[in-house]
Amino acid sequence: MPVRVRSQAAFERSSQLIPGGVNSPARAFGAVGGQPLFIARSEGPYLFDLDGNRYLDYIGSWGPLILGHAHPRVVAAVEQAVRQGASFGAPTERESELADRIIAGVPSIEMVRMVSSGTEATMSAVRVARGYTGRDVVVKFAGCYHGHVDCLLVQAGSAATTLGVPNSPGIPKGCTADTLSLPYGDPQALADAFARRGDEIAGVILEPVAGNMGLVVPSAEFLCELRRLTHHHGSVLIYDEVMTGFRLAFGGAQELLGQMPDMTVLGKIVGGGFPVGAYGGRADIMMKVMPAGPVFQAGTLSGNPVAMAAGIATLDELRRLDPYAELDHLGGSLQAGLLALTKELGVPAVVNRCGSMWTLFFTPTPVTGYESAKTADTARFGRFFWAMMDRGFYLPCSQFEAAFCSVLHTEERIRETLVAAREALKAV
Ligand code: HOZ
Repeated sequence: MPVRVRSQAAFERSSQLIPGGVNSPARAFGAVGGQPLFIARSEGPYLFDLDGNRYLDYIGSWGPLILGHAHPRVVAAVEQAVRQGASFGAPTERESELADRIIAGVPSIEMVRMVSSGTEATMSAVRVARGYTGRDVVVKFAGCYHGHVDCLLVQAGSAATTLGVPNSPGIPKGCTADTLSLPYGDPQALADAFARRGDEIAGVILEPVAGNMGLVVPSAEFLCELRRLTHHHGSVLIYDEVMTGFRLAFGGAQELLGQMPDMTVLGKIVGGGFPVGAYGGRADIMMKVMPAGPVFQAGTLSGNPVAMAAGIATLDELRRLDPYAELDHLGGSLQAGLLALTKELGVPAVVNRCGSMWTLFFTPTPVTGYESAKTADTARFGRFFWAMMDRGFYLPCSQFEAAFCSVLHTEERIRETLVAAREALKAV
């Protein structure tokens, strides 16, 4: 059993100073019991905690670190940028360099605006959709999470579900009065909603492959119906690709699935581990954004030069490596291995996966949406989590999150993971 005394002391201290001891609830270990590890440093696919324990990292900062930690080219780009100045509050060429790469890579994006987080990006995209259409209603799906935007914290996944508050207090009724939450992946519910309120719907926002209720891949029928209905009713279709952008393919889920939204929200990988979000889409929609158009949106640190440098270096390395087939292969090995183990050991479980994103759900029920995700045995998940942690494997601390492989999760490391998973599954 690894010693974790320094992490424990650090958590005791932070709990006196920061609510719950963490700066984002997804990091607290509330749902799995125990206390979070405090991280001292990282290297390639590994994290090292304050006590010097090493973990193979299957979170990668919740998605951004597809190249692994402290990638030398990203580090060099950041070092060079920060020497030139951390922030200017004025335009730099780096913003266009990153915008160029995003527009070239993501099929549906013709223009893009940089912000500093995924939350800011989804909030802004919804505002632009409303400003563009002159309508108020926004449709979201149960179990999807789009950051902590007031109007979208309705049946929200991720930590909101993990910690039992899918609808947060502190949000006035008025903020969610124009939010319609529908079951994820259900084409009939969608058709009914559009039949009732189609001409009021400004936009529909969704994770085209969901990662925030654990990993769930919707049917092609659902995505096609969504595109057809939004097009027919003049509503803006917004893909939240904060997790899936540059992850499932260079052009994200939309490239993989062959679907074109009107707007796309990005974050995580696009900032190479630095605080970056972005939203983009059709030029006629994006030209509504101030100062080109009337929809206000702003930010002191938007397009921050150091963060832009990290994003550019990350995307360039992904272009050079083109790792997506290999990532899919590694994800496939892990999925097949975990499924075989659960079968052999008689553990009721399903393993959902898309490319390098995956979730092991402790339920016999196929997981196709929020309700089926919630059938999972979260107590058993907690025991599995700790059994893996004690063997040096760092998984998301919630059943309702996706895990991520990086380009450094080699076949050998997947094999080591499966050896540990066999013992962990026996123990739970
Ligand atoms: N979007 C992340 C989980 N799905 C949240 C990470 C965090 O809040 O720290």
